[in-house]
Amino acid sequence: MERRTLLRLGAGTLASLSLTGCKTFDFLSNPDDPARDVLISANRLTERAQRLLQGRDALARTYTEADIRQPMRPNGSTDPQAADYLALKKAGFADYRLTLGGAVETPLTLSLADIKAMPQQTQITRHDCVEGWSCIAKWKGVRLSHLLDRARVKPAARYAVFHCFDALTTGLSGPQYYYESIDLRSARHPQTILAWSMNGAPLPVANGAPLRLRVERQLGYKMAKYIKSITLVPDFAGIRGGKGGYWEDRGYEWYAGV
Ligand SMILES: Nc1nc2c(c(=O)[nH]1)N[C@H]1C(S)=C(S)[C@@H](COP(=O)(O)O)O[C@H]1N2
Ligand SMILES: [Mo]
Repeated sequence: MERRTLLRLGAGTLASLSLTGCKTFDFLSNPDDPARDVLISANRLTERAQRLLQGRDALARTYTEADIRQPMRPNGSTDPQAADYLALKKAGFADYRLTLGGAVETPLTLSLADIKAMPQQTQITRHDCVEGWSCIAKWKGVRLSHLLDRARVKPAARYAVFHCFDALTTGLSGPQYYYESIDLRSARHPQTILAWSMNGAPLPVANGAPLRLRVERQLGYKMAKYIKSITLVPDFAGIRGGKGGYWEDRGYEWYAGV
């Protein structure tokens, strides 16, 4: 009974976030606001709620062109300043190479042209940020599962880790580069793609050019922008803060189901 009440609270809180545009609730950006705690605790319930109500493999809702009412609001890093990134950007990402390695039989090195020559998938989906705003945009790219099949993932691999070009902060050990991780179940979800196009145009720098992750059943911070490399690993305890992502190392939940 208590759990049902909690689940209802979680669903209600999330329903109130189902905005059509990029409306911001400024109070949710304030870490001291108690309403934010309610939202965060609701998020903690969402993986279990998702399992109970739909199962983790269910598809995220998709929308029509008419639903794309707003530009995709950029958030977090919007203009990476790392020297390697700036050099690639200057050349229009012609020299960009995505590497996929770690626990795979065949490591991959792919240019954007290689990626665009693969089977493409387009989806119009809603992006929910933990801060309390949502956008709807059209994404196009290659399914991550296609790359995993090509690379032939070894049985020991359990997670895909995304290493990014951008650093949001600098710590004692130097720039704190953004990174994220998802398990293979999320990685192989039919809507999990590496997107190079947004709303019919090449991905803008502000939204993660040249390549960003879309993992549609989870919150915005899981969707790594500015992907530099992907590694398959048995666990992520030894990477950076050990919690599986830049924000996870700072207290966010690793599984961020929506
Ligand atoms: N590399 C990188 N990826 C990132 C971030 C970031 O700062 N750096 N911010 C995350 C957060 S919190 C959100 S909400 C989305 C924002 O994506 P957008 O800029 O396309 O709206 O990117 C996510 N991926
Ligand atoms: Mo976010």
